[in-house]
Amino acid sequence: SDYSQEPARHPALKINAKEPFNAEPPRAALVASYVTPVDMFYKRSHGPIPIVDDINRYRVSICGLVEKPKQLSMDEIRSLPKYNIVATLQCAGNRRTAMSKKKTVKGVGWDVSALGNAVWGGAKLADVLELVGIPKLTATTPMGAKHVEFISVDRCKEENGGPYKASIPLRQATNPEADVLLAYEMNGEVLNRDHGYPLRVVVPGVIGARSVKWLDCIEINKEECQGFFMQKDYKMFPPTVNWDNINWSDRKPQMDFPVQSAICSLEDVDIVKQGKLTISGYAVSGGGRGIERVDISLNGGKTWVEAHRYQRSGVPYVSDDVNGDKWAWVLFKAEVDIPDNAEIVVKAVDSAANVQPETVEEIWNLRGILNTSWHRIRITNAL
Ligand code: MTE
Ligand code: MO
Repeated sequence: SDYSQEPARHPALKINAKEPFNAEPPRAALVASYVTPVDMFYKRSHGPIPIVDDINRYRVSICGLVEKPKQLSMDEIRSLPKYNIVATLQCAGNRRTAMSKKKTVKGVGWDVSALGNAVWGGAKLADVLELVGIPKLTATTPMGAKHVEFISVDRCKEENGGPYKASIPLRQATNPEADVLLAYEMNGEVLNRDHGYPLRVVVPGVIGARSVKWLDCIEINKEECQGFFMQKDYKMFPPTVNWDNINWSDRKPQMDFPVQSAICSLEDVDIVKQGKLTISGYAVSGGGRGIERVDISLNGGKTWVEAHRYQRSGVPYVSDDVNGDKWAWVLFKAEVDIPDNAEIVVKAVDSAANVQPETVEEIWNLRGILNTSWHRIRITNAL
């Protein structure tokens, strides 16, 4: 693998793996703005960042079980109606390091910043699929297709040197309300190389792994994608499953992510002066379930107060409609009086009243995905 032509990155990013490049911003950078700046957005790759240097020759092909396969240029994709969707992208491995502290798990370590909130600009996949004769709201085609597979330009070792790939159900792909995008813009700028230039999929509300970057082909298939990241990774197992008794075919590929929150204004173990303290962080849920409430405890979860949440207002490129936040995080804030040796805890509740699990033990899994346990901060007081 050739890592000699990687793009420049912001020096403040914390690098969790160098080759392939995996990095997250410092916690405080996440709560600095509702829309995460591109250079502070976590970067998750499985191989060298591909170079698409001749944009005029770039095509995305749509093939598989379609009567008229098509090759679309960027101009053709740009000529479709353009949507700007605010969506939080979260890696299933977010907060893996904390899960590994209980008992070692396999995978790149991440603190609490393997997510970001962006304004994604592009065409809706539902509109693109109409161009090859698949109508909106199709679950199965007459040819028996049920899945839409995304195949990338990049190459990774997990696929034995083949491209990264993933799929989503056709029902979701053809549902305009699912807001699945072929995005060519991020925060109003041309998508950069790290995030999938020239074109990536954004599947809102679903773990980041399904939002395939550097898109090469869209394949319409009977079966879900048989690639590594769908079949041998990113599946949720119970705590009893270990590397000796694992049976990958027992479980479905993880799609929606569950309700999540974390404090970003403090490190896990921190020293603060007694007195007033502002606690801030993010809360987000998958599947289009927005956040209903964020609770804060100063005593390890015995008693709780409700945090104030601050939603977006006046985000450029996006109208302030009611559903505007269903794919996006909320940032929260709480002004508290810090007692001696506090254990500060946060948990969020989503619009379906789902709550985060209390401990990491109950959701521990060998791949270390979806650590959504209550986020705890241990405070010692500075004199
Ligand atoms: N797409 C390709 N082609 N190659 C990849 O390695 N990583 C996936 C997904 N799409 C990946 C990919 C994973 S696991 C995540 S979490 C997101 O991209 C990360 O997107 P980002 O780097 O834009 O934050
Ligand atoms: Mo990921």
